[in-house]
Amino acid sequence: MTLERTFIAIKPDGVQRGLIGEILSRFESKGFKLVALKQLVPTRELAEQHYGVHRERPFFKGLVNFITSGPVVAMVWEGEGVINSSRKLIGGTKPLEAEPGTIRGDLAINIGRNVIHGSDSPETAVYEIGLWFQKSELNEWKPADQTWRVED
Ligand code: IDP
Ligand code: MG
Repeated sequence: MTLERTFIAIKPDGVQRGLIGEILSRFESKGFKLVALKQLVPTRELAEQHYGVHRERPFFKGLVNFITSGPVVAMVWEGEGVINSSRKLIGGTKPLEAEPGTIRGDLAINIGRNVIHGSDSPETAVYEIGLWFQKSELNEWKPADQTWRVED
């Protein structure tokens, strides 16, 4: 497996509900490496680019209104298999159907308020990381306990 990076964002509902720490800890405890993090209120342009594939869907306008309604915590996490694994940690799109133990399964009830976003493929991850972050905002570093999580 190759080292991957994925884009994760805590949506405005997760921030407003005080779930930042809870959500960060799931990725941190799993063992993935945080390489970028910032809080911002996305512009409409950014939100529309981010959700561009959903442009024709009936929920698109509401989704853009929601995602631009307040601060979002944008992150990049790194590790082997981090893209697929993050989607598993996050759980299904519909929180009532998301498995217990997942972020959405444990912390949300509504599809329009499902607290977190995660890239769904390597191509999407590259696109989304480039959209939300400058290269200079991505930190290269080696966690002090790396050898206790990853074999050489
Ligand atoms: P994902 O976030 O699990 O990848 P997508 O199908 O890519 O799910 O949809 C992107 C986001 O659009 C969802 O997380 C959710 O916030 C919103 N969304 C998707 N379907 C609906 C819907 O039917 N009603 C309202 N919002 C929706
Ligand atoms: Mg998606």
